[in-house]
Amino acid sequence: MSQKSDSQIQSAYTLAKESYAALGVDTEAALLRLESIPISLHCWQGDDVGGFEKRIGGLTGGIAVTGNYPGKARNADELRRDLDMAYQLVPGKHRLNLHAIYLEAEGQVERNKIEPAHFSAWVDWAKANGHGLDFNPTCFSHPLAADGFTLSHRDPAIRQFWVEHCIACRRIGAYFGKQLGTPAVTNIWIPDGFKDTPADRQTPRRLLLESLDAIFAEKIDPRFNLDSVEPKLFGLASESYVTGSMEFYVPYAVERKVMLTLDSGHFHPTESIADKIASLMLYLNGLLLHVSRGVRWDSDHVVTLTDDLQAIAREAVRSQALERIHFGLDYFDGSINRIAALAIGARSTLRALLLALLEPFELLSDYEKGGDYSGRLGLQEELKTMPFSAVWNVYCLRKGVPMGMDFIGEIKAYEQSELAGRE
Ligand code: RNT
Ligand code: ZN
Repeated sequence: MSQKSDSQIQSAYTLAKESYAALGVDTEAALLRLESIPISLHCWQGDDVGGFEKRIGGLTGGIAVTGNYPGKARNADELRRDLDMAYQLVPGKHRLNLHAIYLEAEGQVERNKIEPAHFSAWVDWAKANGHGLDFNPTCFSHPLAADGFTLSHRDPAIRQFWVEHCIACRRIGAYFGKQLGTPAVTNIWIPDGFKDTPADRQTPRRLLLESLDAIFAEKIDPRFNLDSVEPKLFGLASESYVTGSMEFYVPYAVERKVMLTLDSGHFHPTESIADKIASLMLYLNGLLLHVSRGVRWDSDHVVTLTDDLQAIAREAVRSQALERIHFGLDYFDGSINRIAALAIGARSTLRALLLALLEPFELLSDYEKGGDYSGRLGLQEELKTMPFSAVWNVYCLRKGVPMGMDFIGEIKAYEQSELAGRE
């Protein structure tokens, strides 16, 4: 970026700062808060949820990646290089979200036997680059998940296998937390459900309750690991019934004091997780947001700056509980450059957060308290065309990350120098 453009960015920012100040908004304070919010980038966007287990068999569990864009990471070193590239395009310090199948081991290790040692290279890399790590048991893409049930399986031996896997994962999460000095969020999502109308809706849920209690029986210091559970309304092949529904997990999370994960693609298409945050934060210890974008269904498109994303960020900021809300990305698109997919989703999420932090909440609340709903609506509309991008650009400038379309140029260069050589 040339000096001239830098000074243009500065002067645009000075004007924007004044416009926001006129509404009682301190742009510098907003940028300081933005800096303190890490986004957990999901490793699985880098290789279409493949992972590095030495196992043949594709992605199962009712989630799907489409597209065959060249240059997918084939091993952990390539994935780490790709991630390094993505982080360079995202202002601020951010985390990495790992799945259990991203282990590095000599031979094939059964999922109930995975250990911290299998993730030590990830920890070294995270330390060297200042990333926190989060974690996920992988309860899909496995023969013992082939019939669509894991922790709520009727066969106690199969349930036990997945219980052991989840216990192993919590310990790995704690290892991340201890090594890196920041707690890992270990999030449990299971695909369990029925394609067609069930006869017995309760038994699988009772079994899931028992499995979860067994998984969480071991107390782990929250300075190292935080547990979360992720509900869903339906999935591919679980259209009629999902064991781990919202009604199942919300009371569970409140009663057992674990976190809840809200994935933006997991509900009815017109139902936004934004609307749920204010209520849930009155009860929950913590919330993990799986920021995704469903197009007509839970399609896991790359996150963009949609109304829904903006509403989610606003509600998170307004909740006055930002420190208990964790942000993670969750989508998979193999039809475009996977690093671009990561960078675009992370940048969009940060932009939504910045927009939310620039909201004149007090002013809006004053209109509301005074019963002036026309004033409230008028201001909400005015806010949509405030000079937000000037604040975003100055943030990118200060953090030394590309502005505007420059980041796509960097991705293209990396495509030539690194991805082109991959079969
Ligand atoms: C699936 C859930 C879950 C997964 C990841 C890969 O619907 O959203 O979070 O996307 O675990
Ligand atoms: Zn999710």
